[in-house]
Amino acid sequence: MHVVATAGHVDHGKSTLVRALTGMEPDRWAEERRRGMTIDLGFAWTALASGATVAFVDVPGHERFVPNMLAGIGPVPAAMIVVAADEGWMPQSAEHLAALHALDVRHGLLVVTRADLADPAPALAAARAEIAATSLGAVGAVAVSGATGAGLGDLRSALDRLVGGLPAPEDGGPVRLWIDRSFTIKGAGTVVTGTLGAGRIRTGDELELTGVPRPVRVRGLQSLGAAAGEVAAVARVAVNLRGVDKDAVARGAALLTPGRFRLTELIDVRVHGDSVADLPGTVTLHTGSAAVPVRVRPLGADTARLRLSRALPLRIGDRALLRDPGRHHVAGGVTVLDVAPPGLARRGAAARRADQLATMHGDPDLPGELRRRLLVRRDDLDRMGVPAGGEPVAGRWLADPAHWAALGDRLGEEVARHAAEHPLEPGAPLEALRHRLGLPDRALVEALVRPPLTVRGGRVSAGPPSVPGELTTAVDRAFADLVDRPFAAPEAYRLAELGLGARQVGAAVRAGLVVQLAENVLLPPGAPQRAVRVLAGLPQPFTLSEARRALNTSRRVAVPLLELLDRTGATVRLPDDRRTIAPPPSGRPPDRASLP
Ligand SMILES: Nc1nc2c(ncn2[C@@H]2O[C@H](COP(=O)(O)OP(=O)(O)O)[C@@H](O)[C@H]2O)c(=O)[nH]1
Ligand SMILES: [Mg+2]
Repeated sequence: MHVVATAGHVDHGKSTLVRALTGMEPDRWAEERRRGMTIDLGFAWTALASGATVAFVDVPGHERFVPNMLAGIGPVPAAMIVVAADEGWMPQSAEHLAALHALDVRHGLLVVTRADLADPAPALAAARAEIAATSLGAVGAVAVSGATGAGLGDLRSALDRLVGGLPAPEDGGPVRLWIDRSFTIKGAGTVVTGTLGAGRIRTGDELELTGVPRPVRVRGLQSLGAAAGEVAAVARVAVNLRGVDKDAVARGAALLTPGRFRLTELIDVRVHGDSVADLPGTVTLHTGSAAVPVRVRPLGADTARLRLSRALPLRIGDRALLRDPGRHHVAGGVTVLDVAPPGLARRGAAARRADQLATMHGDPDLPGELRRRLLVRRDDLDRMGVPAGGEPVAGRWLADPAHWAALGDRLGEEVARHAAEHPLEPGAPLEALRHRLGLPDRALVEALVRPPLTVRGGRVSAGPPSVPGELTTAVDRAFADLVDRPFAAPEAYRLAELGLGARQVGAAVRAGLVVQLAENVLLPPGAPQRAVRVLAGLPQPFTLSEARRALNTSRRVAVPLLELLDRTGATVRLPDDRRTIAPPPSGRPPDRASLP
């Protein structure tokens, strides 16, 4: 199926032509038929000689109903521009053409009708010249009469040529169905209609509906008046939604493939048309079937930031139109350059942003997006309309390569700085590093760790712990008075005098400067192994006192030392509390902890 919108001044014969081509009544409302004037969008369809089906979105021509006209042409890729031979080019001929041009519609057909009332040649020549200067370019043209039927055969052939030249729809793409009508049917509930420009909808699908927090379910589908299990783009489609209140949905809402769009209230755009400086502070943005007032903040000569009064599911590269409703003036088309633009609070930010926007064109540009955003989640980019290839650096995160390399360097610096500021800690905590580097996710910090950096126990360090000189000196001094008593531990007060608190002791243990038997009970490294050799020289088994005397130490040391030797299997404690040195391992070594 192909969808073509009508365009043209009021009373020039658009609806008459649609009626003549399809045999269907595009003016749906009693009021429209009474007044003989289209007010809202009409829908009708016909099969052409080629077998192609063309569905018409018939739009109102009256200047009061231009917003309805824009809702109809917004999602439609082609237009049939109708001009009356007896009236020629008129104000809404011009405004409708300006709208098609602003939306960058590339495919069209000129029909000069009411040819029974006047020579169509002058109107045809004038309209052709106007159209040639727009995005539509050179279009096919026919002269007809909706009243007599003259030329309708040529018109059908011209329509066949028009739809034959339309680009193939992206039927694998995500669905964004801009709703142009919603109503209720007794027993079925809420029904919405729209022109499906890309993707496909199936009965049973779960979709997002803008303005509705929970996903909605497709209960039934119709296209061209017949029920369907599936409808693929391009198509006119009616969707029966389960569990949606009719008041929750209106023209301008959209049905969306879940997770593929983000609603945005702030966009940066390029304006094609009037100079940005001449735009009024508030204009209406028309895109799809939506129309929302926006506040304009000019940035560059042809770029601006728009604050939308209602969030819309927009993507980079979308086309929209700005209209000044007071002046009935299409101010220009816009190309969406960014749907998640950066803040402009800092001094000079607006000028820098203008420079940046000058280089952007609304094409999906992964390297450019990474360069500007530095770090971004894949799904977020996809929601913005940038299909994200590329390898994530961690989880779903994509990074600009230069930024990532710089972050790696900064991580090394931050780890070194943390080590200098906290010499006793075994590395910098991941969370602290995440904060210092301004990263949104701790997984990114871990992904940045490269040799010689290592991550262990939630901390990043540069290789084995380095021992600060003061710590070595303090430990040396603690043991200096005890050189002739190798199993004596410095007293607690002496450790305190030397500044060896719990943190310093922990660092000294990790650095292998001391062996800790209990709080404030420290021996030089290797002391437990040497104690085993001394105790092996005693008559076996031996008591705690005999061990204490042999080691020339105090109970404060002997008790935890022997307990350590028991635990590691170097000694065996007998039921009478005496101990023996364990027999040397026969064959297999004992499966026990080793001595520190
Ligand atoms: N004589 C003549 N009248 C026409 C022709 N086409 C439309 N009309 C009349 O022009 C008026 C406006 O037509 P309509 O299709 O409603 O115009 P629209 O506003 O563009 O949809 C109606 O009274 C039609 O009967 C035509 O080809 N010849
Ligand atoms: Mg009409």
